[in-house]
Amino acid sequence: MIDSDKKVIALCGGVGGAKLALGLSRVLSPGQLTIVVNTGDDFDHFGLPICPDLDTVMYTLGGVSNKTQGWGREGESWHAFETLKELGAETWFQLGDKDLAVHLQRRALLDRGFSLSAATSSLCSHFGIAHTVIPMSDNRVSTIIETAEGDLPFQHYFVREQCRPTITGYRFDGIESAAPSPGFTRALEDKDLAAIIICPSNPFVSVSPVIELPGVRDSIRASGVPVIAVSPIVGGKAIKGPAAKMFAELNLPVSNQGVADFYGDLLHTLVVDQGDRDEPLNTGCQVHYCNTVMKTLDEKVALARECLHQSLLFTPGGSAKGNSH
Ligand code: FO1
Repeated sequence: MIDSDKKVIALCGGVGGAKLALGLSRVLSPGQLTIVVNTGDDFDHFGLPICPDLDTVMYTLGGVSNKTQGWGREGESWHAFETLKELGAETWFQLGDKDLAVHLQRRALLDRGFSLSAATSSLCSHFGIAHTVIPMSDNRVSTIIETAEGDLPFQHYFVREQCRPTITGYRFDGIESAAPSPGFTRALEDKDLAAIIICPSNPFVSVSPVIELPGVRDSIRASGVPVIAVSPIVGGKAIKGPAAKMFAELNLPVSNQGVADFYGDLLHTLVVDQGDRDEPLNTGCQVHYCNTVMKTLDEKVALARECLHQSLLFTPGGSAKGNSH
């Protein structure tokens, strides 16, 4: 097992990322684990700051997430949303009453001068979350999906258009002038950092915004710690969301090979579902096969352990010891 004084950073997006973050939170103490969450999906709606991936991680670690839907809360009521409908308001983005309260309070905190990190910390404390959940940046970074029909803010593409338009490209507006959040920078520079886990989130729109932040790639390399990514593609399909469709439309192989090629030399190990063991895969990194489909809490914890074990196979210099094929 990983020493109790060793630290781990988990980079994650929405639903898939939140599952592994939950598994890691069951294995690592609050002082050991920093969960860095994508904020490229964020947008203002009805004047409220919506942070879907931060909220999905917060609801998941807080034990209140809607398990079937993946996002939003369990036991929601929709009185405000139904009334919005009666008022002829935009209702393509569903907002439950409890979820709305989170957006209202985040708005209030930000208006009082809280950074997004501080607002997130305050909200997470009220969900009884002891582990550190932080936004990748306190600056606005907006994922824009470029399509044949024009540019779409992420939620318009993902929810309003239900990922129908063909993607021709994507970009992260504001990323050039954004900085990693203070907690993210601190975690990357921590001398006890022992592993970076890239959760099975969409590599393009959930993981890239985090690693493309100015200085992050260099800090990851300079840390010399093992970077372990869990492939979000299983059997040529994404477990959830548009990742597979995006790979195909961006003319990348919809496979673990496509994921390995995308992450390139950033990775020390790619964790691939055991069902894909016979798939041809040529990577410059180690490949570890295990169950990566997380339906139960035990499976989330087991995958967390697998990833942490992979990180222990590496000497500080980053060279692999032993063959984990
Ligand atoms: N996803 C949907 O497909 N439809 C929705 O109406 C919707 C509402 C919503 C509200 C709050 C929230 O935090 C997430 C919500 N999501 C919805 C999911 C969200 O679009 C995705 O979870 C992320 O942006 C992608 O990971």
